[in-house]
Amino acid sequence: MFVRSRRGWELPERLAAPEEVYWSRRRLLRTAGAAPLFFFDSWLRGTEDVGGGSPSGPTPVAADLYPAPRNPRYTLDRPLTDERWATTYNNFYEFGAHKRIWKDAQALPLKPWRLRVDGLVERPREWEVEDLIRRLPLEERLYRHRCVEAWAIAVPWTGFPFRAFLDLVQPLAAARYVRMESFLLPEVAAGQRQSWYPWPYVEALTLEEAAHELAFLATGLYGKPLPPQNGAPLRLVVPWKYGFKSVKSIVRFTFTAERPKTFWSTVAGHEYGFWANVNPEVPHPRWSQRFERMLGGDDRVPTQLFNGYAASVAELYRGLEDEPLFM
Ligand SMILES: Nc1nc2c(c(=O)[nH]1)N[C@H]1C(S)=C(S)[C@@H](COP(=O)(O)O)O[C@H]1N2
Ligand SMILES: [Mo]
Repeated sequence: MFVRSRRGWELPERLAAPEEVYWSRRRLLRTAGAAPLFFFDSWLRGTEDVGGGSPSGPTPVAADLYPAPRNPRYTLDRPLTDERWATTYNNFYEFGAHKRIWKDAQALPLKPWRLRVDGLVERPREWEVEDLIRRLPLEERLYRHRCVEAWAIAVPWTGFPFRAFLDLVQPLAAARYVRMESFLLPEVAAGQRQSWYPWPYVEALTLEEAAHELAFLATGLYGKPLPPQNGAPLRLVVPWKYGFKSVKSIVRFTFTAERPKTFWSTVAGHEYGFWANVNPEVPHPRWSQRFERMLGGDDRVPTQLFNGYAASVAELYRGLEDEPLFM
């Protein structure tokens, strides 16, 4: 995420490349001096970080439920991203404002994981997340994922439709939004000790969006329980929106009448809005959104309206044309 920051080592706007690899490369060049070029290549590809020396992670939640049957309705027009890439190149600001958080994220404790459901809902209550997961029918879906920074992946999520969760908790008629909050554990997550961010991470959807058949609550990835770096034990997946909407490691769902304030709109509201629907024609204030880079290869592919899901989601936004739907 390119957020304007007070720290001097970050890029001036005029140099902003569409993703953070560029920052890392600069930082590395500055510190590593005359190291041979092939080293930079393998470093940028992430190979140095994969394989040996992996820290052991937390015990996964409900591992016996995987793999779940694939729902054939959700297919892709592109190859799946290599699992190593999707699980070692991540945005998870709780663990740092860079992509190499996967090792640090192994410290996230997953048991117990209390999940609170409150606000305008028929049945406010608290769950142990494993009990909720065991109660809902898991399925696998192949989805695209498009980060606002212009990188993309295509992955098999396991989880359940958001709709099934709504049916279980029953929002009241007055509820118009669902607010989702991530954990707050600064002793575990170093990024949360950086006080300039408005922790915890919060995202929100309208209830119409949450009830849409594509809105998904993921518990697994590549036929296994979600690794912590991808948002274990439970994360949102809304594939027609920029990736920052898909909040990881949720601890609380609150149903509200008013539109909740979200993490990124608080940090930089002129760049990251509430709707954040993917649109190649609407540039980010500091870079174009016309193309995206598929992780794990050199493929640069054209970005599609609503990330390729327009036929199914465009109707959600009819009558809302005056809203900033694409930022
Ligand atoms: N709690 C939390 N959720 C988050 C983020 C984050 O920093 N914290 N980053 C978001 C962004 S910008 C993206 S692109 C996706 C990345 O998901 P992935 O690492 O599984 O690919 O998670 C989103 N969910
Ligand atoms: Mo993102």
